Amino acid sequence: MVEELFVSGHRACAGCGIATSFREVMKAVGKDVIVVNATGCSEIVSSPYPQSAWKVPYIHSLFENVPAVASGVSHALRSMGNDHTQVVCIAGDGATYDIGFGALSGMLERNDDVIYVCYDNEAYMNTGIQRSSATPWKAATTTSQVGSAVKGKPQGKKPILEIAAAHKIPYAASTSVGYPFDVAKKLKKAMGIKGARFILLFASCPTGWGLDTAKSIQATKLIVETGIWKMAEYENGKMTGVFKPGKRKPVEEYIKLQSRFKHLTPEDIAAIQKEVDASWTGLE
Ligand SMILES: Cc1ncc(C[n+]2csc(CCOP(=O)(O)OP(=O)(O)O)c2C)c(N)n1
Ligand code: SF4
Ligand SMILES: [Mg+2]
Repeated sequence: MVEELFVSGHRACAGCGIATSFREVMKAVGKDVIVVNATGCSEIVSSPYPQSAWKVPYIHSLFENVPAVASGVSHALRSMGNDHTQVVCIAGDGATYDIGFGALSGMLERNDDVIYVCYDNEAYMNTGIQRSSATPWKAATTTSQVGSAVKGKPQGKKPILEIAAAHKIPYAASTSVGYPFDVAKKLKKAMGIKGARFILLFASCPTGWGLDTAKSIQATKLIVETGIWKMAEYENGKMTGVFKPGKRKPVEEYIKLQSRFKHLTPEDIAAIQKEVDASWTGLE
């Protein structure tokens, strides 16, 4: 049996995708790691002294500098002659897409020997569900509200996987909590590569999305089955694989599960469907 390295006793909400995904990630990377975690729900629910859900060395740093801290730890290990301990940097979408973006780009550009895992729950959840550049078009958050003039977030989602891959790092991949074997496969593949590796992990947040906790994992499967979220791989800047979900389900099946989308009109849903269909051109 594989040892659990992220254990129970944390304070995540019922059905939180983060807690499930960290168990998957840590089982895949194993014990010889140092985790560097950005500020966000992941850190708040798992690390307050004197309790910790982590059974590996763990550092919490700031929102904006966590990739730089991870790079420093990695360089320190290598210069001490340790070429085996893996530095794993874990950060939310707010930390990755927005606030730590400059430090992340530096880490990728220098090809520092770090596995960076961004768990994407599509908003700044820990501080009360504010929109980030990972929040999808029209989603309601506390800073992209639904009113008479504006209905949800007017902008779409930043293509962070493609941006990370464009640094021509050895490996960049996306996956989803609902596909534990895919999560494990990609983390294990990343472990076999040196240099900067970027994993984008879709993680559900029932509290922030207005999603039934019992449907948390279902949502992380449906986003792949509808084709909204691609589980893709890039090596040295080129796409080398994408999971094909077969006959894609209508996007509405995913959208209707969550109250953050309850104001969407049939025209909005048709527009999302059209964009998703177009995004698969040449891939299926
Ligand atoms: C520079 C800075 N700005 C804002 C905050 C307040 N803050 C702490 S956690 C958080 C939200 C984190 O969002 P994300 O990275 O998406 O992680 P999540 O909470 O969704 O897990 C914010 C805004 C901070 N700690 N530091
Ligand atoms: S607010 Fe969302 S991300 Fe944060 S602990 Fe709760 S379910 Fe998890
Ligand atoms: Mg977030």
